[in-house]
Amino acid sequence: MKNFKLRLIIIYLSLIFSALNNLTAQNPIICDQFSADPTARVFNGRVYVYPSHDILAKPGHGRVGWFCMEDYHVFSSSNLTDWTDHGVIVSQNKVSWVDSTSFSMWAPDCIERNGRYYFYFPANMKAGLGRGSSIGVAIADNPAGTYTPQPEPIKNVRGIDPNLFIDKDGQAYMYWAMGNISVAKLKENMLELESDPQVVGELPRQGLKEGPFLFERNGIYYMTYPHVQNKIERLEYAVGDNPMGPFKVMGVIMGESPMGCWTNHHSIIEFNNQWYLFYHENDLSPKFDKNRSVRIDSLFFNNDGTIQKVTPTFRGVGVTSALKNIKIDRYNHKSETGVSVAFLDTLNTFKGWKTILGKQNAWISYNAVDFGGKKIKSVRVKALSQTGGTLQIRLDKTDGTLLAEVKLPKGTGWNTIDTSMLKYQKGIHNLVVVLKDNNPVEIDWIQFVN
Ligand code: FUB
Repeated sequence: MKNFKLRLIIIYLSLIFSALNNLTAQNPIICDQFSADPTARVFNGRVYVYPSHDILAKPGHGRVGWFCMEDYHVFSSSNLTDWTDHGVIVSQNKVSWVDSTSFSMWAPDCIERNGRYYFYFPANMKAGLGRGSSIGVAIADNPAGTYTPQPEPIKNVRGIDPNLFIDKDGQAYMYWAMGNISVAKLKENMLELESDPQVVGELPRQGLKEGPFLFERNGIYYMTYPHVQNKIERLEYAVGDNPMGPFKVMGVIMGESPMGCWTNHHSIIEFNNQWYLFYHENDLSPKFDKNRSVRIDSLFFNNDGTIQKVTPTFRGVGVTSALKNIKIDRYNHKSETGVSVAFLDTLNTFKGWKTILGKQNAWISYNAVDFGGKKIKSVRVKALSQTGGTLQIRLDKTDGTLLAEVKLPKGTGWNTIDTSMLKYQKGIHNLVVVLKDNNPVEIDWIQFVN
C-alpha cells in the first residue's frame, strides 16, 4: 500500500514536472522566461537552441538597467513547435574561473565533434585572473548535458559571442566579437587556438559588429552578423569562399527591430529541407530591451545564393495542432481596424497575450492549423465579452467555410465555452476568427475537441 502511494506521488510529480518543461509556442518560442542570442543546432535529427538567459538585475544582483545573465538553459524540439526546456546546463557559480558576481554569461554556442558536445560561453574572469570577458568551454556526451566546464578559459581570446564552425576538411574555426569580429583556427581538441586571432577586416568599418554566425551552403561561406548601421542593430551578411575570408558584404538579412530592441543576435540552420533564422526581440518586455525572447522565422535563398530579407513575424514557424491551445494573438494577418493585441496581465507578461476584436467584421487569421484525420466535434474558446458578442470561426478566409458560431455570455469574467461544429474539417488550414456584431470580444485561445 505504501509502495502504491509512493508510486502515485512519483507519477503525479513527474506529470507536473513534464508539464512545466514542455513549452508550446509560436513567437516568441519560449514564454516562461526571458531568452536571447539563440544559437540553434541540429543534433541527431532534433533542433537544440542554446540561448542566453536574461534575468532582471536587482540591487546587489547584477547591474541594474543592464544585461544580467547567471546561467544557460538548453531547449530542444523535433518540430519547432513543441519545445522542451532541459534546464540549466552551466551557471556562473559552477565555473572555477568565472566571477560569480558578474552576471556576464552572454551569447553562447555549441558544436559537436566526434560524438562530444562543446559548449562555448563568454563570461568575466575572477579578479586576479584577468580583466573583461573570456571564452570558456564545457563538454558533454549529449547535447542537453551534463556539461563539465573546463578549469580555464581559452587562452589568447578576449571577447564575447563565440561562434564555432567545422569545415568539411575537419578544420575548426572560432569567431568572436569585441567591437569587430575576429577569427582563429582551433586545434583538434577544440580547446586551444591553432592560429593567431585575426580581425575579419572586410566588414563595414563604422558601427558596432558582434554576434558572428558562420555557415556554409553550396560552397559559399556566409559570415552573418548584427551591425549598427544606423541607430540599433540589424542582421547583415557577407560571403566568401573560405571560412577565414576575405568576405564580400552583401546586404541585410533582417532590418532594425520594429519594437526598438537595440540588440539582435541570430543563428541560421537548415532543418527538414527548410532554412530558419533564429533571432530575438523584446516581446515579453516591451519597455526594457535587455530582457529578450527568442523567435524563429523562415529564411529563403535566391538561386544565386543571396539571402532574401526576413520580415519578423508573431506567427513564427511550425504547424499547430487543432487540439492544442491556438494563440491567435500570434497572428499572420488581421483586419486594418478593429483588432488589437494586449498582455493578459501587464504585471506578469509571461501569461501571454489576448486578442481584442472590437467592431463588426474585425478579423484575425492564424495559419497552419492541423485538424488531423479524425472528426472534430466542437470548438472550445476561452474568451470574454462584456456585452455578449458572437465570434465566427471560419476556414482559410474571412468568408470561408463557417466552422462554428460562438456566442459569448455578457460579463467581465473569462468563459471557456464549447460550441458544436457546423462542419468538420481534416488537414492543415488557416483559421480566421471574425466578430459577427458590434459587441467586442477578448480571446485568450481557441482549441478544437474531437
Ligand atoms: O546578450 C548580451 C549581448 O547582447 C550579446 O552578447 C550580444 O550579441 C547582444 O545580443
